[in-house]
Amino acid sequence: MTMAKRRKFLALVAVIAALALAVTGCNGGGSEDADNGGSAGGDSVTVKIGVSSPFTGDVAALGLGIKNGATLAIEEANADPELAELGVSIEGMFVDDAADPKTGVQAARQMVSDQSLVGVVAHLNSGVSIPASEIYNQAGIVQVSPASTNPALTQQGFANVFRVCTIDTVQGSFAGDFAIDTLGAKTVAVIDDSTQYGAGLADEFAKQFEARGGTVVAREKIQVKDQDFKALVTKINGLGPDMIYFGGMYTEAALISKQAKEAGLKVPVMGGDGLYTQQFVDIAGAANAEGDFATSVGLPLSLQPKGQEFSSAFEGMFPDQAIEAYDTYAYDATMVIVEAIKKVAADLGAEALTTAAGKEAIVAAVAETSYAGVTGEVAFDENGDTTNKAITAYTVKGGAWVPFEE
Ligand code: ABU
Repeated sequence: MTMAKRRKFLALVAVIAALALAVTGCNGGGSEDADNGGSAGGDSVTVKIGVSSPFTGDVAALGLGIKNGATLAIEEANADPELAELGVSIEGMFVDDAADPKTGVQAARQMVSDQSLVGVVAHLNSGVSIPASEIYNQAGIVQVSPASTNPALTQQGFANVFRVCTIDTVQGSFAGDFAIDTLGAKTVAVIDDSTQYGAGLADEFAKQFEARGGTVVAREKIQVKDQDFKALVTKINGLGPDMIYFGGMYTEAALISKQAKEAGLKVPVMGGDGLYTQQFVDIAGAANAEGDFATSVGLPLSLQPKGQEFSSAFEGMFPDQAIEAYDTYAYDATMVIVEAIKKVAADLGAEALTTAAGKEAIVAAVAETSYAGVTGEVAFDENGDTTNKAITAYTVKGGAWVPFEE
């Protein structure tokens, strides 16, 4: 059965189950429970999964994609008769972190203050995920990041922190090898956006590029929201590198690509997963972006084990929106939490989910995840990092990112 058909089937089953529960009086009407913060009545409990990423600002394309992927997963989970039989329903709690560490910490505080919160799918930016993880840790809430790739996130000794995307030591060294082996680059100008993600990824790239015999002719830093890179690209042009590597997100990367090409520096710009969105091409201009490169975590959507099914279901729910880099990862991150909710509800009862013991059991269940996700098999190592270390290289061809083929 396809994912779209399965969704329709599950929705029908859920309606029948809900009607049956209403007739037998087991569903109790879902009144707000002040003690546990969830809607509880009889055997039915509503728990919340928080979803926080940038819904506004310069990286909102990727952040809203995370929101979409999680929304789809929550809808499908609520149509799952197994969850209904366990007396659980799930509500999404969506909070904009604006890609800003302070706003992200506020978002984390807001979410954990709701006692019905049992897990979060958060955040996009490593520089937000890392400080916010302290809040989730103190509250005993499981955090599964769909997209934060800086290694430090899972090196803090927090048992509640996980991610379904691989890390920048993997991505950066892959990119360094790709630049040497596939692009044949001998010299590179390396720029980063001074964030934990951007600086960390650029360092990993430069380390591998040099280890493989390449030369870094310039190591520059910009700030997020900078817009004028003319002096920077003019300086780099004078050094004549074979390529530019940028650690950062798509808006600044696209402006660097555009202004470099306009200044006559017609070499490829390459970056990481923060560039992998059509927005990069649109901001740079298709002609400027043509031949640029990005790496991103995992497999291309068409090669993800359930990518086609996800695409059909996504199109049904968001007919006017494109699937962004992290939508399937947000979907899988959400489903990992849903699976843990089901396990704990089965073991301890639905009423336990919003208790401290229930939340602790959810963390333990996520650590033991073995889930056949859209992106592939989802499991975590001892740090909470995904065991899926796939990276794919993309290039802009004909005005769109496509998987790179030699
Ligand atoms: N990994 C891309 C999203 C940016 C970050 O990790 O900060």
